Amino acid sequence: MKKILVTGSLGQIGSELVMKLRREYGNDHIIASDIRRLENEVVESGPFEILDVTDGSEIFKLANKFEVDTIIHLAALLSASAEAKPQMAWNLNMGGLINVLEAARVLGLKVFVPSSIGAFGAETPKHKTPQVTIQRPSTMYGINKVAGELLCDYYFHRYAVDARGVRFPGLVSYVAPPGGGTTDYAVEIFYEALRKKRYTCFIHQKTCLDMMYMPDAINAVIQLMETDPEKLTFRNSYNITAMSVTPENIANEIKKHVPSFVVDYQVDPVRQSIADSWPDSLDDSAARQDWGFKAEFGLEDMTEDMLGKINI
Ligand code: AKB
Repeated sequence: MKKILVTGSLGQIGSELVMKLRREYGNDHIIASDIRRLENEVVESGPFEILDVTDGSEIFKLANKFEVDTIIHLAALLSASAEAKPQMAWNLNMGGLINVLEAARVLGLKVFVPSSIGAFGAETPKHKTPQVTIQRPSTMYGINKVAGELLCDYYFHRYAVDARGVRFPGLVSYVAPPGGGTTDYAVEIFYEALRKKRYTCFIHQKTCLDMMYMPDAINAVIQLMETDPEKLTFRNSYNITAMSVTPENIANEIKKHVPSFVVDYQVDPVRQSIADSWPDSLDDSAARQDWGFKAEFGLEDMTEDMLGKINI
């Protein structure tokens, strides 16, 4: 990887991924882009461009201007926002992706495309969800993710585009907040534990979902992108996970550090039904075998690190 264009750079993943890539490959080698500009280190530490991924010609322009060899495509609407605005989600999530894949096809670029546990649905086996299984999601976000996975597979087989991806679980981080996701509670709970010692969770206390701490997610992207293409069995997306936890598990772990922390539950029916349609735990053995994926952080280490790093 020498020159990388990152879309959606100011989001939860992009804010940390861009900085790590710049440390590894040099500031000028990572072209950050987003639909908006913020005053922060992503914008200030290297090239930054305004980019609306629904405009394919803009992607071509930037890829040519900076002579990139890779696109890491993060710009997308998350699950709860996509349920609120399904047509907009389709336009952004699918329109953006096909534009990126077209640029990759014509210019011969490598592409990273994130999928999600949202690509599964109520008929998918819930425990140790296999790499290859039933994918019939009931949400617009899930439909976008499955279609996106298939599109990556198509561009790989039909046009030899070097497309790669992972199915991210809920991501926990302290640099940039997630926005509009079903798993946002797993981030908010840490902030509220420190700010107010109290949190009202919108997901039921016993709902179990896969989660991952951001440093593991960032390492996974870089490791996958650096893997010899011959080793990759799957071009749609790899299951990856670090822990399988309920809101109650997270709250109990936080209480070890903040004993007066109190959590109550007011379930939001829309986000709860999305969460209920997702797996309890993923089987990530294909990622381990093919490219050596291994998460470093479990619930204990993640909780300690989050509480130590959050600035309130
Ligand atoms: C969301 O909740 O929408 C995302 C995801 C699991 O894809 N965090």
